[in-house]
Amino acid sequence: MNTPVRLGLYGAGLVALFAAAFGIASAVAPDDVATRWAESTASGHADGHGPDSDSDVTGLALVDGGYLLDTVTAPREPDTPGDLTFRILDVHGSPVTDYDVEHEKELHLIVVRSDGTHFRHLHPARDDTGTWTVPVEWAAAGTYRVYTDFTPAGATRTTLSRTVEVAGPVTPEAPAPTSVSTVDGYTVTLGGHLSTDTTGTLDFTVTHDGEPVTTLEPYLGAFGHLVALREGDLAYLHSHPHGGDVAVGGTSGPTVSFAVQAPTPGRYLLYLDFQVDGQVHTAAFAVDATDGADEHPHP
Ligand SMILES: [Cu+2]
Repeated sequence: MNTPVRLGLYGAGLVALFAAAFGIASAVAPDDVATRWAESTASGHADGHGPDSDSDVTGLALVDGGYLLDTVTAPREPDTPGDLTFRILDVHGSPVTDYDVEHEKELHLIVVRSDGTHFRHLHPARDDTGTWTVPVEWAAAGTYRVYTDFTPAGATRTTLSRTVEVAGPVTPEAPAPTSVSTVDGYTVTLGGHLSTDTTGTLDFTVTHDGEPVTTLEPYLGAFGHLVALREGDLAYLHSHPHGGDVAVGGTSGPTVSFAVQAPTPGRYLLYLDFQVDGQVHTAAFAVDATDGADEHPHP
């Protein structure tokens, strides 16, 4: 039996995470990062680059900010229907039952295999005891990363993750860079580019049978929802759609744009959820982020 590909959560990745989260744009010496990390941790999000900023990266740990993602239970073999369940515990070990709504939901659950395939964006149901449940059935074996993206009432937005092992032979895939993705008869073309420098814009244009789709419907309060993961450690980047609030009943298209800044150069996996005729579709991309310092050298 093949061994599932395992995620590496190395110190360097965590350093990169915090460097990104606290706005260190260019490469800095490890000692410097460590110092800034300590300062940033002590001050929380006080420097203003908090969860509401255009781009930050998180999701590499099962505990953050006093909140803990408790054990995740799920089917352990492919093709076996079951429930994925978990709780979020607070600093006292009590299940969290009071959440703020973000993007129309108390909690967003992202599940992806460690090679970037088998992506899902789910919305589990919570009971009064704080247990979240959603039915799942794995289509393939492997190591899956489960992200919970939520905001405890009155606290800051938090993304925690754990891995789930699904037994069986694994054939990892390596998503190649692509700017065109097809899903359910739709073709989505990615424009713009990803850089570490300034917040760049990614533009997704949706067509169907060669015709622009101008009937994109609001989904989670916007005309599209984008998840960006960093290949290598599967760090989770928050991104935000351009444009203001979506009018109820309004439609848009064919292009939706997002502000995303890559914390580091390298490859990123992008998953765009969009809704047409009441159906949500997910288009997947892989893109390479460039180093902004190389593009705009400072004198
Ligand atoms: Cu969601």
